[in-house]
Amino acid sequence: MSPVSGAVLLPVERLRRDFPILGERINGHPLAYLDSAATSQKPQVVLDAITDYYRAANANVHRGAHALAERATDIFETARERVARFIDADPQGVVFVRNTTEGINLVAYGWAGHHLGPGDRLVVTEMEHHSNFVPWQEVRDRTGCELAMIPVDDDGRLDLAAAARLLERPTRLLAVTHVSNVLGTVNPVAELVAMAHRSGALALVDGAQAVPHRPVSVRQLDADFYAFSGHKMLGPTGTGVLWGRPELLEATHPFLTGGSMISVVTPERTTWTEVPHKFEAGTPDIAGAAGLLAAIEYLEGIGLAAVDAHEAELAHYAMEVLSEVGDITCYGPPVSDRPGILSFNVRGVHPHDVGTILDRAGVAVRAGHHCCQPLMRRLGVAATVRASFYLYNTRAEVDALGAALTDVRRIFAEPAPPA
Ligand code: 7TS
Repeated sequence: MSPVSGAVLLPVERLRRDFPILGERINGHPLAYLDSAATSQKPQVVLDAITDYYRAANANVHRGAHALAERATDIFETARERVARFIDADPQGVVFVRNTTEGINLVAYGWAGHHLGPGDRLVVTEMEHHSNFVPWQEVRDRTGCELAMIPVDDDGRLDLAAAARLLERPTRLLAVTHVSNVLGTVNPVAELVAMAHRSGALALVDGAQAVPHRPVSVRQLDADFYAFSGHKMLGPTGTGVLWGRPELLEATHPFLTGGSMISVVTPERTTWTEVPHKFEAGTPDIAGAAGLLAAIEYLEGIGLAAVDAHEAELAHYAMEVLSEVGDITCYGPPVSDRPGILSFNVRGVHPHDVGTILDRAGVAVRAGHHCCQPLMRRLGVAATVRASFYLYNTRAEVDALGAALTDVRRIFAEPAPPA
């Protein structure tokens, strides 16, 4: 997971031309989009794949004996196969959902809600996005199971000794993020999964900030469930994936029922069709799958190791730029072992004010709690500013961030105007 040293640098200027939105001007400045952890921008090939689908293949999938239905089904199922290959998994375990949140809820409602009860326990971590925290609180409240939390240490890493202690006791499920969306911490997921398995637990990994940026093999991680979002990896909004071991998906109840997910329906009872289709009730986002397929082909053409190395280099540079600005507190582990996510605060300035001033200079960052309120409490702050990088970002954009932050300091250093 560490950046590949000596990797060939990306031809960023050429890649940028593939993303029409990057030519936008914002408030009179060139756009510096540093918010890809929220959602990525989309290359023209993804936009084309969506319109081509509607122009030449639009029909419902898995239904109708006509040529267009076959084309649509072929695109949809090819997308499933390519997703599976992308994360080194079997297509039978790939369920199309709307986003990471829906994937995790599917496991929370469909598996945990049916298999856990009083006396069982779930373990999560203090750095989870609310999407991998609130569903487990709900499971706790509905089933009466216990919910424990692995703490984060002062460097923004998981306390592995505490994790080992928590997982010494029998546990049913560990839910952990692969990469923190606030701190950029890359968790030792294979080690945590092994700990979970020794305690008899299944392991669900939230891969929302990992799959877009670095090679991931669910097989090597030995995870049981793995969720991520297509829209953070150059794909369309409304696309996401839950991968699960097929035998566990068999034991998971469908979250939604209705059309396309049944085997036989009688007035008395209904049986489900096979995995993964039993989780895809109703007409799916076929155009979204076409776009996601194009996004994966685009990323494979570049190579994720190179993407990872490029982001790590930018994060390193950004850290230097931020330290030159001064009066900035950064959160998370040393930059040497983290990818392109940087959270920070400017002393004495509210993060939302920082975000607004940066936006005036065309620099798009996120300011807020980043859907991680338990982690904010641990850090002792209400919110942070977050810059996040992807394959299309440049050093010039980091310079624009630095210049705008210098403006922030200047503006807030000025004496207040007389009342
Ligand atoms: N898990 C992690 C680690 C995330 O970063 C996010 C989204 C989610 C789950 C939820 O993904 P969704 O596609 O279901 O929304 N994170 C962010 C963020 O950091 N800023 O905006 C969304």
